[in-house]
Amino acid sequence: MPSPGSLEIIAALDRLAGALGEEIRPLETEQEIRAAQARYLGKKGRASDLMKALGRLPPEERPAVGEAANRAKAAIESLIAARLTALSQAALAADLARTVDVTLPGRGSGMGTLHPLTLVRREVEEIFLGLGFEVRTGPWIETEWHNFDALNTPADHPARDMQDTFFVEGGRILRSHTSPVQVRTMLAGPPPIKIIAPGNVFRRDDDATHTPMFPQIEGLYVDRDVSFADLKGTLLHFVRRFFGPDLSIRLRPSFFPFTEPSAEVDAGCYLCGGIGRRGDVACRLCKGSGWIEIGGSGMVHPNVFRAVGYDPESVRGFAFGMGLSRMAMLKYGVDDLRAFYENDIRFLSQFL
Ligand code: 2NM
Repeated sequence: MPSPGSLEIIAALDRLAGALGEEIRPLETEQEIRAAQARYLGKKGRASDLMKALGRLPPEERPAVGEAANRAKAAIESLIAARLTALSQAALAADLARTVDVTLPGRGSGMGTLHPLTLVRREVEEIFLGLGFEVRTGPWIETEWHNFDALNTPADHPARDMQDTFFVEGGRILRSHTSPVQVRTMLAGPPPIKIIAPGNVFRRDDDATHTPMFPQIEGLYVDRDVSFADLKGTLLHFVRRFFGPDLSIRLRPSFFPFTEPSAEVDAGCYLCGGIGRRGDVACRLCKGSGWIEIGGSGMVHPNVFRAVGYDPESVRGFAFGMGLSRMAMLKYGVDDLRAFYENDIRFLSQFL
């Protein structure tokens, strides 16, 4: 004969499902229904509370209580499942019943714009394409030979120091200029060669005016009879197309290992028209000088021709290089170089 204890527990277990059913009827979310389930079947739930008394019952009464517990558990689970199914069917029905106006315009995702450095690169490319130059590119990871030795830059040159150039695995480096593209182009075939090489280059600099990666564009024209006058004419044409039709250029003697003679290239300041003054005050862009430095240039050094197997007695060429971010800063009046690399949409969307 079962003791009153076990009969009470069995009766209480059999009432659980009914109580749960009342509790979840008004609930509207899966989260609330799951919480109710936990109040009944969870570790600290009502079913567990009832089962705590099981250990104190005589062994022969325990199976009946166990059966009642399984009954309660199954009933509760099926109530929960039924309520959840009803809920999702109601949500689906509401969704299907909604009137959708398929004639409304879509929300769209915004057009996006080209990066200012891309715009400037394309504009520079167009100008040189118009002069008969081809656009060439090459690898960012280079051999020291293509980046330095072939360019008359010896092993003890400071540019080849770990402080100035990124060395990567396998004895290679990140190119410090796009000149290895010119070297590869000359190695691949005989003159005439008339190319520009736009692309990213890498140097160990990082401050307000230098980023460790920056885009460059270099040019090379090699043929039997290319002169310094051709270089001047080409640069003048470029400056007038890019900055303004009335500007001049100025070449200042300089040194690069790969050119001789070499020159820094200045363009007349487009802001003050090369005057150096705007009204009574010194021009802020050129600091009153009337000139802005835009790059370097020169006649290709005979040792560069020897390195690529050209006869320096029978070919001549000019080369030049410019920083694209500097061109973009000048053209768009941007005063901090880092703005180009921070991907702030408020800055980037101003260039359409
Ligand atoms: C510059 C300045 C002067 C240059 C030289 C060559 C090559 F491959 F022909 F030797 N490519 N680019 C050069 C010359 C680049 O950048 C400031």
